[in-house]
Amino acid sequence: MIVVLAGGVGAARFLEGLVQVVHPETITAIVNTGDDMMFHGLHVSPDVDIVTYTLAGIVDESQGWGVRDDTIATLEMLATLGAETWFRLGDRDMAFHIRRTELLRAGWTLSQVADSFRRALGVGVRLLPMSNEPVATEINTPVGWLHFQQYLVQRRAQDAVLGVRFVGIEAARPSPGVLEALQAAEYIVIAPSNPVVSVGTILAVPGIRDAIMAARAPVVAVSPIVAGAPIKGPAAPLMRAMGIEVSARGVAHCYRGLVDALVIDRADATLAEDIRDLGITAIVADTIMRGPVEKRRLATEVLAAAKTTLRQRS
Ligand code: FO1
Repeated sequence: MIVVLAGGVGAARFLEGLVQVVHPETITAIVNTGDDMMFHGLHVSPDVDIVTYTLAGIVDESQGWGVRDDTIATLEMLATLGAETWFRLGDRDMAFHIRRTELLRAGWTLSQVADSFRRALGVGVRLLPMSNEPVATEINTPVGWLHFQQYLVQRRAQDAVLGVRFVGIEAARPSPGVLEALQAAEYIVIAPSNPVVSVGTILAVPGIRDAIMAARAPVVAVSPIVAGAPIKGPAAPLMRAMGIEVSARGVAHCYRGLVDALVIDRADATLAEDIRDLGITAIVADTIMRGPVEKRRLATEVLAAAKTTLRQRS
């Protein structure tokens, strides 16, 4: 069994490759929910949805989020009625949020909803939200604390980042199956997602980091930073704000003591030595996933790395 710690777009693309090389039913993804937010009274769970839509083959690939060929009639009418519509929810996408909210109100948990949705769409990968308790990733900026979506989407990541916090994290518990999956895993993979938010949020849920440390499986991470810049998203200002260098070496520092190996891009091959000095096996590969061939190749390389990596974290 392979357990993947997953954020949004990068993780979804990585999982698309992984399902080409192993049976989807043998994969469990633990997905970040710190980006979740209420819009128009509806619970939106962007990373869980991105992974679900991508694996179901219905994602809008150019954006990496939302449903392909979606329309925005509902959003346009909401705007007419005076609602804030900076978060672009498509009509088909909205169906998921309506149904999720309805089920949560009826007493379902986030994990039950995620499981029901992925099964309805024929997704074989088991998707576990990191926690069923609410956690909100917030960014401190000169205008105050902003929810991650306000920082990223509404204000286009333009504010200086002064800090990051995960509101609700102390009361959050890993969702059912998370700790068991980590314990039973043959390999644990940290997808190429934002190490500060996304993966950082998952690791902050009390019990998850310890479960990874205690697991018998080798832990392999894939760097989301290539040639000093993130492939997608606002990792750079967030890493800088946390005092982390925006490089594959910085990613290695983030995961020091937690991972046995880090897969870095060929463009960063010169950093391999420094990463090995941190006690992490550095594996050089092509990590940019343009199409199915590259996705499959990266998944194959990561699995090969996991098979040959010795457990050396402390
Ligand atoms: N990202 C944007 O940049 N603009 C949007 O309007 C937007 C809408 C949106 C709707 C549903 C959804 O599941 C994701 C959406 N995203 C949007 C992406 C999302 O904000 C981030 O990519 C993730 O939270 C990062 O992991």
